Amino acid sequence: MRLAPLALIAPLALLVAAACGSSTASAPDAGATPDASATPDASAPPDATTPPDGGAMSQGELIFRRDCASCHGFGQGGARRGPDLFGVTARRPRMWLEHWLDDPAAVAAQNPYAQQLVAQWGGVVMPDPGLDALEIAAVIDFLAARAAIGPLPMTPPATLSEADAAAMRAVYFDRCAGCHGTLRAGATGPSLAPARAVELGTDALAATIRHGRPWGMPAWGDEGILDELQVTQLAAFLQAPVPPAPAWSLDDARASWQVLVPVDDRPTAPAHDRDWENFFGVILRDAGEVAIYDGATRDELARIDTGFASHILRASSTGRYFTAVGRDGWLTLIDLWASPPRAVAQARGCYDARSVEGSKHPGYEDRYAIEGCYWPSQYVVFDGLTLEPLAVHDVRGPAVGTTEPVLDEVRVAAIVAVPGEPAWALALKESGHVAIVDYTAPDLGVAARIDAVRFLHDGGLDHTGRYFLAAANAQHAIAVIDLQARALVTTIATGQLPHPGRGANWQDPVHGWVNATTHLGEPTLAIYGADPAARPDVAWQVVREVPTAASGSLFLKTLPASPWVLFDMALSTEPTTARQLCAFAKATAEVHCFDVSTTGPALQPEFDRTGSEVWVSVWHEQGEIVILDAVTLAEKARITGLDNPTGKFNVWNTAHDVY
Ligand code: DHE
Repeated sequence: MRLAPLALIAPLALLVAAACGSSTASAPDAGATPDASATPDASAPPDATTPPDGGAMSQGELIFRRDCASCHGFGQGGARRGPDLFGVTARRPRMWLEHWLDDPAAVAAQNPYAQQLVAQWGGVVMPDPGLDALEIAAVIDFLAARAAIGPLPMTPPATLSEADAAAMRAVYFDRCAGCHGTLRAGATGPSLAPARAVELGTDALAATIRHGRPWGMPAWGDEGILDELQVTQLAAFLQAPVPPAPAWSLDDARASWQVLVPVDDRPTAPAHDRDWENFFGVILRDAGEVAIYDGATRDELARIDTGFASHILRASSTGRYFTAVGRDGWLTLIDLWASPPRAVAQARGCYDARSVEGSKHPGYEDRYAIEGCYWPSQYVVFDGLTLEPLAVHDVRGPAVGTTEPVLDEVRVAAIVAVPGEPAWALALKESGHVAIVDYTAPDLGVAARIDAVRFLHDGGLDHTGRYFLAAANAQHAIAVIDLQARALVTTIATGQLPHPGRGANWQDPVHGWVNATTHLGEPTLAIYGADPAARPDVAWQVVREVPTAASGSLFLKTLPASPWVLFDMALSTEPTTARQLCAFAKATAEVHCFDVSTTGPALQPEFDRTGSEVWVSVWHEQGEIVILDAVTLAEKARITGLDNPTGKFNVWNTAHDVY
């Protein structure tokens, strides 16, 4: 199957709302197609005597199960993303079906029936299945022949040995849990709870794992990350009960804790004459390492082991230390005054984590660090200089606006140090709260829970530091939290799956101070007013909706003085656009995109301290950092031979929340 053409990505994203976190019960079934006949009730158990074994299956059935079943059922019932195809060959002329399967976008552009169908399915044009004429004929022959027999039996899940189940548990944890949740209740990605997984069935699950989705679900099979056996085993694992997930206590965290260089043995002044506030830490995700670069000379100064699938770095308040967080929950404290920079302490606060931040309030500089866990549902406070674990607090509770029941899984997503207060603000994903943690009393637990909106993910501060702007990406909105008033101000509907990273703050020539996000699910840069004091007329309203080249954008960045807002399209399903970076001109509101890579996606622009350069990752096993002039955007240099570089963090900008 070919990947979805670019033009289809935006409309396809409209289905995400139905898919994310809900049962998709509102999706219409086959009977709702314009001239549909009734779909038979196929609640009968799968016919295990006709399993899809290659020899007995026609080519058309093979294609249907392998590719089409991701979105379409055939009389089995249950909510799907596309219409049920039982009886479709009676409803539509063969020639229409041939054209549709050959080029859905072209048919949708001119055929009124196709347009009606697309409108009925939430504006979604089916992705081009990439079939040749013979394959199209085989699929239509199969659909016609099978309709005469009855609903298509679901493929039974593969039988998993204990070892297979353990292996799939690890695959799920590594690849799926980040979006779908450890307990599979869904958040950024849809629920994969066993009841829903059984309803979808093996074919639908395997086809989705194999081919992915255009708005962020990776094509694990097509990309060669999972082989065909793993794809079918993972589909079976999802249909089985969720295995219990273990706890990680303060004692566990303390047992993991290691001080590699005691505080007294560390330098009392920088042991080198480099501009350490302009160092970059680069995550080498798959190597589980962080590389430290001198931002002025581009010299690589150190490589440091930082745990499985390292995720991000945050600079301590003074900038002297970086703390790395791995997806395995390990924190690594890196001393940038050492020559060369080195790890000075490590500790593990959880099994699975994505966020870390330091204490920044005057009097508390570098004193504490906090880790936000994905599993278990907790945060951990550490001593900032030694990483000694000091306190573990469970964040589970009911979702916003409800009192019961307490959610089994509440993940800690983005964390910001609250300006002007000795506190952190934590985005609680599943419950939809922003938790305020007072670090003058780490033992006391959450000081306040601000009701926001469910499925909070990433975000950052506005230009004053008073507001925390957090993406509720499955709700297609940015939540505006007033950290002083400790209250939700509003939510801004920006588009499908906003993903701002930390966001970007600048002065728009017409609308004053603004903040912005790009989107995973649609090709739009949404810019909203962010100055309620001076510009209440446009505060928290979208003031510009700028079309971009593709959806799949992960990060945007600017500096106040930069003429540009730069953003990637790293998860675009179109490889050529994924390799580009785009620049929004603040003065003219025009966007232009340009190539930065010939291999992997271009990811996460990051400015240097002086604002004269921008560093961009080429996310590939033979990856690179491409260094651009921050004004002309001309390429200045490349650092090559890096294993999957992802996030880059400039000390000054990260320590001072400049974005
Ligand atoms: Fe991230 C930030 C979670 C996948 C690179 N990512 C964040 C934050 C969260 C998060 C909660 C905000 C942290 C903060 O500010 O305190 N990321 C998740 C996921 O749950 C998700 C979607 C799936 C998963 O299983 O992890 C995910 N992230 C990715 C990637 O695939 C990326 C591109 C590369 C990688 O690490 O595998 C990636 N995430 C990043 C980066 C940031 C980030 C570079 C920080 C951006 C910044 O400029 O500050």
